[in-house]
Amino acid sequence: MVGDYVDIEPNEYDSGKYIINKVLPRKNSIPRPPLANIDKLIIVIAPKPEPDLLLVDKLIIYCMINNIEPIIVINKSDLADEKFLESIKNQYYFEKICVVCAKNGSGFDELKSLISSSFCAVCGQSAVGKSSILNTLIPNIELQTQGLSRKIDRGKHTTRVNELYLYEDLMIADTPGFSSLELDIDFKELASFYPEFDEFLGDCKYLNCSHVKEGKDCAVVSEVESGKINKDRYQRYCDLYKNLKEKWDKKYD
Ligand SMILES: Nc1nc2c(ncn2[C@@H]2O[C@H](COP(=O)(O)OP(=O)(O)O)[C@@H](O)[C@H]2O)c(=O)[nH]1
Ligand SMILES: [Mg+2]
Ligand SMILES: [Zn+2]
Repeated sequence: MVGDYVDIEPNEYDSGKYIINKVLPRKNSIPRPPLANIDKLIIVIAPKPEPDLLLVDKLIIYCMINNIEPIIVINKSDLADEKFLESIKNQYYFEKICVVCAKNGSGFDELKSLISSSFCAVCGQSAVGKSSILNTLIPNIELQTQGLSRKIDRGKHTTRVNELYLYEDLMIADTPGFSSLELDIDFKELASFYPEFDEFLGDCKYLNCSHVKEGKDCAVVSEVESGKINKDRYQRYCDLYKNLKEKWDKKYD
């Protein structure tokens, strides 16, 4: 897989070539796109197109499951107002957030320092500026951005294999098709993936509280009402919980 560390030796029958003896143990691996040993996932959002924050929530959970550090990159800062930036920072205060503009290059020194010497993958909705960010980070790759026709762009994506870009101390995989995600987790575990719930989880009246019902019995609901837990994140938690539970019920009915 792209990202594997391997044991190699020179091929005595074919000079200049090597034989892989062994694939070394993986820290993690993901199937789509197939990548191994990812250290950091760069989750790109932008003020336009309107962010799919449920996707961001799911990607963060995916990172937690797979031992990957997420970094939220807000691109198109030239189009972002204070309110937008504040809202994202409030919702994801527990993650690293970096604000950049691929159009004018601002914020890239900080982004580089966050990702240098780590194996990274870039993901996010279509048109948030993933290719533009890679073009800014890695000289001479000249990926197509969406100035060109959508159809051509998509055609390219499907035929292209996973690519790994190396430049100075950057190692970045382009990840076509990582713009939607089905989580395969038990709905009963979902709350454990919300760091902002952690300090309240022991305070619900009932041991197996799902934290999705209104009422005074749930400490999470109380903290949403008091404003300590972000309301939008909480609402998406409820949606995701119901979605996972439905899937579970279908599977075991
Ligand atoms: N205003 C503005 N537009 C940007 C910025 N970065 C990318 N874009 C534009 O957003 C569109 C989508 O960018 P692209 O890199 O193709 O997005 P991708 O689909 O995520 O790879 C293109 O028209 C880019 O020119 C930015 O920082 N500011
Ligand atoms: Mg692209
Ligand atoms: Zn509760």
